[in-house]
Amino acid sequence: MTTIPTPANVVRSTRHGDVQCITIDNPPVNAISSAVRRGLKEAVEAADVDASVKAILIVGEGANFVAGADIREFGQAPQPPSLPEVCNRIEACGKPVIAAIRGAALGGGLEIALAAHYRVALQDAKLGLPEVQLGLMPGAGGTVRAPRLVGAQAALDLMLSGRHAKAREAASLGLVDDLAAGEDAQAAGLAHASQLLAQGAGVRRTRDAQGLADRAAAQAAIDAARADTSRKSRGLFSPMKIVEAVQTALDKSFDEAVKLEREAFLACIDSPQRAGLIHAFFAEREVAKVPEAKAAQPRKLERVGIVGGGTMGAGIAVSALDAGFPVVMVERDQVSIERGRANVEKVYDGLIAKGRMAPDAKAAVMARYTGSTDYAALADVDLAIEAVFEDIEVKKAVFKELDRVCKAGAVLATNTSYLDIDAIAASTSRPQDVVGLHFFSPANIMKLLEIVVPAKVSADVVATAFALARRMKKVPVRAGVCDGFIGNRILAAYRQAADHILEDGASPYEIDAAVRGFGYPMGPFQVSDLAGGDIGWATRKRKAATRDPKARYVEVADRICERGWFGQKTGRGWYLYPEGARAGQEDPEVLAIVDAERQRKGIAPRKFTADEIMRRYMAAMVNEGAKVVAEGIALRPLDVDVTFLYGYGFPRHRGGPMKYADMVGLPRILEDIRAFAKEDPLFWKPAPLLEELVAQGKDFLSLNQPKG
Ligand code: 3H9
Repeated sequence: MTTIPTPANVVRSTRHGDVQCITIDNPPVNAISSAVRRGLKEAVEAADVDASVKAILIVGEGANFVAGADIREFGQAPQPPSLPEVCNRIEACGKPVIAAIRGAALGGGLEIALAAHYRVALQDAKLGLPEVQLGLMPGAGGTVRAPRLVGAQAALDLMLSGRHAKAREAASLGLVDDLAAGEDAQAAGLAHASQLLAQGAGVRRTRDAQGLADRAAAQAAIDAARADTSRKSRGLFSPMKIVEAVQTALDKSFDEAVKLEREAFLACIDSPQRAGLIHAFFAEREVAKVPEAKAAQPRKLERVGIVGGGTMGAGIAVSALDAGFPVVMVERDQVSIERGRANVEKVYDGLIAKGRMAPDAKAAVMARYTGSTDYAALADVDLAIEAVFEDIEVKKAVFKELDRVCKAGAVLATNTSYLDIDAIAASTSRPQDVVGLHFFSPANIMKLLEIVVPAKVSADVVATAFALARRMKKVPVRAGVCDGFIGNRILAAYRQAADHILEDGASPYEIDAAVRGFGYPMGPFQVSDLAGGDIGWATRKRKAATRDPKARYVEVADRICERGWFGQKTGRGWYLYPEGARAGQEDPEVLAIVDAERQRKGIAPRKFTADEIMRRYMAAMVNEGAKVVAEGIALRPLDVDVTFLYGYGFPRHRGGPMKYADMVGLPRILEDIRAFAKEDPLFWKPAPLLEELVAQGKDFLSLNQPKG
């Protein structure tokens, strides 16, 4: 239970000469809770009616102005006063109101600042209307005031991208009037207020600003945004609401537009996309809260070594270089050293070509990079990451070398994506130092880092892995040891479900289309073509010996791989890629192979709707997810969600597979699994945890650690 602080705690009002300073003090980020709204409105009203007050200053305590509405309160019964009311009251003041902004002025925080009459920003300020990232739109006058202040085009850009504008840009856009040095928002605000009073400046309401005066320009910006949004926003609800709100701001009176904005905002609040996106927001912050990171301090991390300079090793090297580490790469011979360096340089050359890196910056980064054929070069690294061929014997041999050369206390990490890390750890004399760091390809771009925790690892090594993730700006998820950890284990289950659907009658193209229709950027067969069909083939061969002979096994992918059709890199796979084209074309020969396999097994193909495809796909994902949680491979359902959001392209607005299951309702998911089990009881075995939760009327959310 969180107690709502009283207004007296969260909003302070103090007198400084002629200026009344109202300070919002609601740690950690001064989010606007109902208590803040109440306190702010009361303080503003009191200052407005006090004849001895000549100007009102609004600041945030600490490092931020205000990070927006308190997201935790969404979905609860709204408490008066509403934020639009508070903002309107601020704007209506009969004396100048100044907002002095340090750090974040986001969402409702920026809307408070927009309702003030003047704005001054410190150098570290970041201003934005990021509501769209939470499935929302500005709901306290932002869609009406921002276009009046900075014009429709700039306002739409801020609201549709959700990006943060830094102080200098905010000033050039006209979002703030002035920039101030230092870190003291109150001092900067008081100085600005004195200046305004000395100049005899009066109230200046944003509702009267002229940013929409050029109607034709505003309409053109809205039309362009509307076209762009309908092309890009793939089923998202709030972006078009934002565009229409700006249209309303242009067409209607200020008061009418604010009223209509509120209605549209409340429709966004009610949308399941808002629930999914806000779950994602909190889940990605919760994942780093793991027992080891709480119990232990990370070890010192200054130098990083990498073994293996293939695509993966090079991507990890780039991540480490970008995080500021010196990196030494060990390879078996000179040719491989050159190839490793070339792989690293290729990444930076690509950035330079796209204008994302200054050409002369590359040399400075590469000065921190060395290659060696001698393991002794790793003697003084604090962390060695193995990224060699996915074969347990090869990996064990590497770890024997690491054990021999690395200094005491060095963290020894493997980038395996499936193999038994307990066994790898056991091949060293220091299993307490061995951890899994499962990067995703391309490692310098993909945000997910599965931190795999073997039985004997010490807590400070796990804490070090989480600290590394923070420095590399990755999203870390703690995983236990099993075949495939969290992500690839669950992937194996729903990929099989997709193969069953394929063999039973749907084409790979129908399955991919259904999965894209759900919100994924690509379907599973497209992903296989992108990653290379040979990778999955190697895994299937590795697992062949341990496969349950009674389990259904679909051989279509093997038939395709046997022809050397590995996807994009070979010009064909599930799709055809004529002359290296990236977008695949449907291939009648693949359909013939699928048909031949059906005939061989005596399967009469049937039709699948997109809905049935997705019910099966998701049921397999959720069922395996429940097993992964019950076995402790994932700490909580939210760890599964974050794994899929950041590593597997799961549509963010659905919150992750476990959140999706909660929103659909666990009884329905279980009912589906039981119905599918009638055809194939071995594959569709309901997870006991799922059955338990349904029996108790609970959801996965109940297993996520309570907040606050
Ligand atoms: C809105 O404003 C709607 C209005 O238009 C209309 C209303 C009518 N509420 O990210 P951090 C927590 S929608 C509640 O780790 P950083 C966060 O969970 C809102 N809690 O720090 C974390 O908690 P914990 C629009 C919030 O320094 C702690 O604060 N605003 C909120 O890396 C620290 O956060 C946004 O979308 C919140 N609004 O980054 C801004 N914000 O410690 C969302 C944060 O328990 N916030 N928390 O894990 C951010 O982008 C970043 O938090 C910020 C700081 C840049 C501010």
